[in-house]
Amino acid sequence: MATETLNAPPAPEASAIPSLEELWMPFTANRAYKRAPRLLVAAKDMYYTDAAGRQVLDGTAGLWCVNAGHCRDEITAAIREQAGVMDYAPPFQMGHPLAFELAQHLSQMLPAGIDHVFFGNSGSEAVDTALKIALAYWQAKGQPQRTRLIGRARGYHGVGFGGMSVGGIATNTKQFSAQTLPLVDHLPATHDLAKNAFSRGQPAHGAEFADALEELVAKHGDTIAAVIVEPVAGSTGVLVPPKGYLDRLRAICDKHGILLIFDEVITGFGRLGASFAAEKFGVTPDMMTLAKGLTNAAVPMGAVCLRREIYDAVINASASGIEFFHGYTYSGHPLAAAAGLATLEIYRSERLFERAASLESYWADAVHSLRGRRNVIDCRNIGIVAGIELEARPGAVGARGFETFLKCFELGVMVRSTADTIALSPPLIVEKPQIDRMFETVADALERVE
Ligand code: PXG
Repeated sequence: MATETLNAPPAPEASAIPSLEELWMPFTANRAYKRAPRLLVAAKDMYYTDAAGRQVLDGTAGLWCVNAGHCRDEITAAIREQAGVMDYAPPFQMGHPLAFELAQHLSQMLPAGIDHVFFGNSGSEAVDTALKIALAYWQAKGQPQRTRLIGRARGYHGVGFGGMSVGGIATNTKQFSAQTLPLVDHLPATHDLAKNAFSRGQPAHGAEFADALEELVAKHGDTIAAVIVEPVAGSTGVLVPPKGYLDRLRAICDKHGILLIFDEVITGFGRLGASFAAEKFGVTPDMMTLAKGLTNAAVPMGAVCLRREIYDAVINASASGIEFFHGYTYSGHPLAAAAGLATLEIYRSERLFERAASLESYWADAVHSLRGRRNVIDCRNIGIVAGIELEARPGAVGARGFETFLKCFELGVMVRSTADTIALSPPLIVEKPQIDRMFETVADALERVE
């Protein structure tokens, strides 16, 4: 660990802590946080610096997004330069070169057949855009009855009304009087602890969960527009697709002419040791939603990537004028486009996706070394992602997971907790001793948390 300390950047002066009252924090226990805040003030490569000047090893790439490590000089320079050349350009009926350039570079990385790109500013916007494209596509194709959208239990697709509706998390809709889109249905989740606990990589059982789509087709006929799934569900606890599951979903969609959307907001850009989950699992969807790693999170950006046929159908459906009544003030923002181009160049020149693939087996060993530790009921891994599921305390679901997260932070490692699953997904520049330290710290925390 000595080398890690040496490599860490010097701590900046501890900043003065501002008033915490006015800010309403997202997806946060505001009252508890404000009683005992955890403030991050700087970041470089694999480390955050907190307000006390402590170095914290980043086991989560921020929020699954800083895939190339923090504050990369090339990205910082690109943003800085673009900010001085042109801060903003309107994207409606106007354009600027970097957005086109990024779309082109991105399309060269995408699975064969997916080669058109629509930009937004987040994963949530990408998802809502993809759902709207699906509906517009079926209108354009003369099948306007295809209006139903299918998501999956335990899916997370952001917080817009569309994403929330196809998402499968009750707590995310309950507070909003379940005002979800009306024509939505869900597949069952693929998680099967009884059969698949402690699987290394893809679990063996559960391809048949995809057959639930046949049942939905039997129920709804030809009214289904699209199915959206995360190839690996991230924020609901790292749920790895069973072997054969995604292939079967693809086959059923093909059989019934349904569009398949992969939400690759987390799984994209090397997280699984391949450019995208589509490549990793050998299954190509019709659309992909991206965000997070697209710009290394340095400037917010999201994207929908799609087959040319979908673009052509919508574009050619009207004789002239605006073809798609959708877009954002900041679609393809110059600073985001500059950050995106610099990020893709780092991924390419440092071969970070290959690097992730070469670490996968070491990573898997480290994840599964936690088997047998107190309260651990499952260890899951794929690419450079880990889920360590803990037994919930009776009557206090999530408490043990959250306390483990707090303890790890105290011990100098940032992990994520989602209910009672601890998730890790570090930047792809992670070194083996840092992987060791992450899992030693989780093991240590597990000993200390009741
Ligand atoms: N789709 C997926 C698959 C995501 O993981 C979104 C869409 C929404 O992206 P935006 O950029 O709108 O937040 C996400 C976001 C967690 C966690 O706890 C994960 C996300 C967001 C917040 C927390 O793991 N993913």
